[in-house]
Amino acid sequence: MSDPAPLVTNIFTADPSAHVFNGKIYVYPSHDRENEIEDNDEGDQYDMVDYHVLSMDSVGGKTTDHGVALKADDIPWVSKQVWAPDCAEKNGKFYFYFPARDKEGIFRIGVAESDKPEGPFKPDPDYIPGSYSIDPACFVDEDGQAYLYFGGIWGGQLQCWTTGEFKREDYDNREASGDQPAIFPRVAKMTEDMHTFDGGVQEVVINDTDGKPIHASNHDRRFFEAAWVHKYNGKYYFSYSTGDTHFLAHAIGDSPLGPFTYAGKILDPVQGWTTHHSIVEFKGKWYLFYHDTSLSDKNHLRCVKVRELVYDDEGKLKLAQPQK
Ligand code: FUB
Repeated sequence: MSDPAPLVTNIFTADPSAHVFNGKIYVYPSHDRENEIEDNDEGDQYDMVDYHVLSMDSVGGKTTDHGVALKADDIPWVSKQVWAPDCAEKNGKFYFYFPARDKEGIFRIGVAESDKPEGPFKPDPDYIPGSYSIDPACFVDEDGQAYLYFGGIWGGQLQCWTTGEFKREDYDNREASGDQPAIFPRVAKMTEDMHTFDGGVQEVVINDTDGKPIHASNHDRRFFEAAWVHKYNGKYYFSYSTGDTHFLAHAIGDSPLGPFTYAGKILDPVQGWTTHHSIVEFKGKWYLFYHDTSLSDKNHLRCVKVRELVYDDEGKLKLAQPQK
């Protein structure tokens, strides 16, 4: 199929988290902005300062930009870089989760609340206690229990948290090599009010097809960032970006806490360094929201797109139309 068009072109958008709320698709993206910062592995060029919410009544139809839903300037604990967000609904309220650097330059995760899916969102004064790194994704299971997945290595600092304490000196160690297990994403159960972790943070183990944890050296398969969880036919699907190899991949498990078993790539590399997505069902079809840099040809000025997904006979995901 020909390359899909960006959902919006009035602003640069990335990291789309899509959900169906009140019968419409709402997309919670990062809002990229122009700057002169050179690309580096810390991701300094992703220097975002606010969030917009998008919505649409149908896939392929008009996309509405609801304007600014939350600003970094209004969040007391944030110093800079409001990165990839997500939103969840519980008991008629909407909870917007977002990562940002705190005043010490450490990535943390905050929460903001609204009565409406498009916001505006009122942020809590401090980050979620015990939260760290980037790319929160909130999955609410059928029993009402919410789980917050998060983490990203290198610029997302997850490699600094191997002991449970932040070790700045581990930043440059990046990740192990050889057949040691990769660094895995994290998950925490959310309390009923959706504002704090209920218990501790756990590792989300992703096993390879041999049943052993994916090796750190397997950059085509190991987790880098962009966690997303959805449920299909009673199974839990954990999807993610492989970072420096630029794939979107997925793994399947029987519990929202894992372990998950690698099930293949969903998307081959697109234009631009980062790749980050979400997966959502709408009116009986499944969709992949993702981004590329086709609107700008610059890594930090991205645009959100959508493609249809299907499941094969084994329940593995693939694009409905092949990627060109
Ligand atoms: O948008 C900033 C960062 O780039 C996100 O947090 C990552 O997932 C990558 O897309």
